[in-house]
Amino acid sequence: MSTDKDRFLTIFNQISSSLLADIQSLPGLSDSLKSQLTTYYSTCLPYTVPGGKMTRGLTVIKGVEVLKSRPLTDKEYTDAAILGWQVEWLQAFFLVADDIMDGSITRRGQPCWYQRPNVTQDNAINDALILENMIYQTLRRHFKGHPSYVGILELFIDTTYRTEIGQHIDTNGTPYAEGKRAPLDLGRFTLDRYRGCVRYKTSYYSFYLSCALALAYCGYSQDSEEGKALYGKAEEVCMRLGEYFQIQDDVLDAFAPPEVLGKIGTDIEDAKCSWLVCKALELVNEDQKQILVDHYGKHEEEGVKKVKELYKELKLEELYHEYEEEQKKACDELIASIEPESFRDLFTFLLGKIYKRQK
Ligand code: GPP
Ligand code: MG
Ligand code: MG
Ligand code: MG
Repeated sequence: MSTDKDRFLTIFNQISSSLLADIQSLPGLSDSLKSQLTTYYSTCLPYTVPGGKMTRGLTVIKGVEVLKSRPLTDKEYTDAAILGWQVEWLQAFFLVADDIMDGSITRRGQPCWYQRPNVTQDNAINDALILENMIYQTLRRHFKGHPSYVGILELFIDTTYRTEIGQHIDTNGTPYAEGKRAPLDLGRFTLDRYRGCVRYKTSYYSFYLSCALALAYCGYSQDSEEGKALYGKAEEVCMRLGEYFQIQDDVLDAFAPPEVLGKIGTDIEDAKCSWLVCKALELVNEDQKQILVDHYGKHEEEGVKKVKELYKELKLEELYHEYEEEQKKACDELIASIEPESFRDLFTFLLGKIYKRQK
């Protein structure tokens, strides 16, 4: 099966061996320094890149298969898997950085990379940058002569930029005065802000990028009439799937058991513009609102508990289940409108991966 994880993982090993060999061939460094670097990154890469659900990477393979409407040749599989891994590398770069920004403790069932005993926060910031650069090393190695090389590069560059814009909004990044953050302003947490934030921080890199890479690899240009329609439809569906996925992420942050989710939620402590707080603010009375004023955005266990109790009192989980069923229906309808019909399978695959997910 094209979405076989073991087969996909063998390509990870090949890519990371080449990257480690690149370190060995850096000019002007002693053998002992190169050996230290190789040892460090031969731990960093398997720790930070694989180990997730790998849906983003596998989606590229699925996309190429759907667009070709036949099983892939070995060369096509390898190319699609290499592209898929670059999306996973991009995700590794984002997650290493995101965990520092969010002050998170665990990721994928283990300590976040910056929390590892032999990794400092300074190391981890630089490692995030190195992980990003590795994407371009690998793309050059494998696709420099490919007709879609520039299109593929542009997809990574544009997606990275968009995600960083989203992350700026997510971290409440714009300071109010003299570089200081003003006291929490609950008025900021609107669904309008939420939608903008999520479109940028999540939907482009988690959904659209993989689909667009499959289109680019198969020779569809955004400049042709046919290409424009396909990329446009992919974007429309991916924005919807991405918002639904991030709303799930926010609900799981508060309510999923960390041992299942693989990460410990931090959204309440970090004063995130989470779907839960936006919905809560639409429903609260004055007393309930005071709970948010007093406890949202504080690193206090008891306060976090009170906020979660308020969410329960407001029946936000139930509201979320209703939302999920509505989304499932709306996504099914949207997918049914995609032409050509064979392209629909890609989005059905994605929807199948997220509907009722527990992690
Ligand atoms: C998900 O937010 C968004 C990202 C991981 C993008 C990060 C972008 C950067 C430019 C660093 P999240 O914080 O809700 O994810 P999680 O819950 O997995 O920590
Ligand atoms: Mg985070
Ligand atoms: Mg974050
Ligand atoms: Mg989250």
